Amino acid sequence: MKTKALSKEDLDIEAQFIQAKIELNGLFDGRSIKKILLVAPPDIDVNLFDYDLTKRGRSNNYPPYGLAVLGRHLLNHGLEVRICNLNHEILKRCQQSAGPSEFDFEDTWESQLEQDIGRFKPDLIGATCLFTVTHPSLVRVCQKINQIPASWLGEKARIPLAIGGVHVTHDVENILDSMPEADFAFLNEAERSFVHFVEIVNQKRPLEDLSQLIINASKKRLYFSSQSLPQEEDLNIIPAFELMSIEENSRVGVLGSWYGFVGQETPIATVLSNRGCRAACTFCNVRNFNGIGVRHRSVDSVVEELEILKNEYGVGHIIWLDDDLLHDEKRATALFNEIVRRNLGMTWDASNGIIAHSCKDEVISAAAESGCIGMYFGIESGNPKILKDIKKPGTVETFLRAAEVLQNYEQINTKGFLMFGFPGETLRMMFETISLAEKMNLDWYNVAVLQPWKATPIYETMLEQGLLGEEGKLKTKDNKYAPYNLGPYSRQRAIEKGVIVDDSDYFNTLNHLSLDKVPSPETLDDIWFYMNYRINFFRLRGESRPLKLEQGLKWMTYLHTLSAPDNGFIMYYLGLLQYRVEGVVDPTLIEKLDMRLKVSVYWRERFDLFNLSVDHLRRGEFLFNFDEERIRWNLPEHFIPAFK
Ligand code: B12
Ligand code: SF4
Repeated sequence: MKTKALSKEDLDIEAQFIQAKIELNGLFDGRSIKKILLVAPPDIDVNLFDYDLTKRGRSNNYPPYGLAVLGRHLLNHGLEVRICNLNHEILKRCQQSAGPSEFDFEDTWESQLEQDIGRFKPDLIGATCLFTVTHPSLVRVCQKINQIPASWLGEKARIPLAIGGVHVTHDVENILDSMPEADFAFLNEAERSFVHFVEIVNQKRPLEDLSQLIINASKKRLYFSSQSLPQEEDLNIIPAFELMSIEENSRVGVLGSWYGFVGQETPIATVLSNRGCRAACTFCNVRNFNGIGVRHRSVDSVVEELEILKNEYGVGHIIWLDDDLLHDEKRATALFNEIVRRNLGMTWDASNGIIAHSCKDEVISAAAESGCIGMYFGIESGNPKILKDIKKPGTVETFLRAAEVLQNYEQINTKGFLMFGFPGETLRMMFETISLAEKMNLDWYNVAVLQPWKATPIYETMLEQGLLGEEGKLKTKDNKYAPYNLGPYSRQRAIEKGVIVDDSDYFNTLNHLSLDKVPSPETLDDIWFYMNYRINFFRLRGESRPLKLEQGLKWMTYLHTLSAPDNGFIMYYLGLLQYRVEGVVDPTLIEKLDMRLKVSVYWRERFDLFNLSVDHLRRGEFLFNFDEERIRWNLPEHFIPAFK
């Protein structure tokens, strides 16, 4: 018989499999895998951890949904599985502590991890990492796992360690460089490839089925890039909620942007109904991770999950994890109608952006009927060229049409994602974003300075253009790097603490910026501050709809009590909303604001700049004329907001 000659590539592949066999034998030493521990690291490491914020209950506490999905697949294949959620443990113990001296961040998660490993005695550990911000924390967890003795596996044995998740997928080479302790890195959606891997080690599958995997062998990494992505039947499973304390999550931390509307007493959970997104925005990682297009779960399977969450865990509110919840408008309408038909009595929100194009009357009406209380919309910019450049699935007209539909459903609190600082974006273009936001009149906007993530098209372009420096941060003139990866209120706090230097000659700085030039990265913080004040806080003066005022009051109360208790704008506008809704401002709030202004030069300056005073709260008179302010600060016309 004539055999085909093997090419160099074939030989390399064959050599890889031979090497893989050697590596697996070395790590598992003929043992089969029966028990798997899945670990969610703390969201952030000790350097970013904020004791006061966590003690107040404001830290994020999302259940590790991806691990629960993997968990179900492993259980279905007869394996024993546990989930060790270190983020949750940190939050829980911090809440129980009497004060900062009673709480040790490192000791809390390390001892929990040691205890879970010691009790369960796993044959394999899998750690997840969704966000880049979690990277340092993942490194620490992997180092710790490596140090824990595993006598049940034999003398001198260590527990083989796999990592996976969105962040791992997008920067895998660097991650493995920083984590020699990780033996295996799984890429993309890994429910099939991970189960196959276990079966291969257990000699129930041929080695050739290794997929979406890098073996971090000490001499040379081995790459198995063939794909075994989850199929429809794999998506229609219910995550292993029994391995997590779902009902506890919202008690010790927050989940989603409508937490303040739902209340601590209502357990909140997350649910994924679709994978992927129809669009391919240049700043987004989703297409790289989930592939092209959207794959749906069956409506039945999703609603069954909701029923389980409600009946077995008492969940009263859910947050969709979907990137494109309304992708198929008919399916989405059928899903919402089925929720109504089964009389689930739950509320829900879409904390990830809804695509405005799908925001049509029929589907939004069904959403409202089925318990929707909040929706985020991905808008990003009000400038048509920027929208085109970033491949946003929407135009200014689409956004305005969507906003028109939403005005008919006041019970849905609406928020928009806005971004600025795109390459070539001038100040005039940024003002177009402000103007679109004011026209759309959504209830709140999350304004962010562009943070280019690795493995996104915009990252590559900006790298080529020399705009990025260390860790992908924007370069400033003096070659320092602007710290853009802070959320809005951390940014505010960083400015107050002097971590980010802020220009006190505020309006003068803005006034001297040319409308047709791209502002330097140093001025983006000032622009952010102005934009955020104008479209979020100042806008509230023009709001008169009772339902929207009530929603505003809930949101501002949440921001004041949990997010940023010392923020002067939040206190002032909380007072304004209390006055409009309840007819009176809480005297303790007035006292608190008075005290804040006495001790903080920063807030005194800001109040003076924006012509705000604690006396407005005392007298219930919220007088303000932006036009006068414009003349006072010699500002051009475009500084006049739509709401006066
Ligand atoms: C839901 C979501 C959120 C939610 C909740 C997240 C949570 N903790 O549950 C919220 C709203 C809080 C959020 C916030 C943010 N998000 Co977000 N988010 C998502 C989203 C849409 C879905 C994630 C998800 O739950 N998927 C479903 C589960 C089933 O998938 P999975 O966890 O990936 O698990 C699978 C695989 O990864 C793998 N796997 C996972 N772990 C492991 C472990 C092992 C051992 C193995 C083998 C396999 C494996 O197997 C699982 C099954 O296939 C993703 C986009 C996406 N499609 O991934 C963006 C995404 C992760 N977010 C992103 C961003 C930018 C953010 C924010 C920074 C936005 C902002 N500017 O504020 C913040 C960051 C918050 C923070 N902590 O700092 C980026 C990530 C960028 C990055 N590299 O960090 C993404 C990719 C979207 C994007 N725009 O590009 N987000
Ligand atoms: S619409 Fe949202 S999820 Fe889809 S590609 Fe754009 S940013 Fe990503």
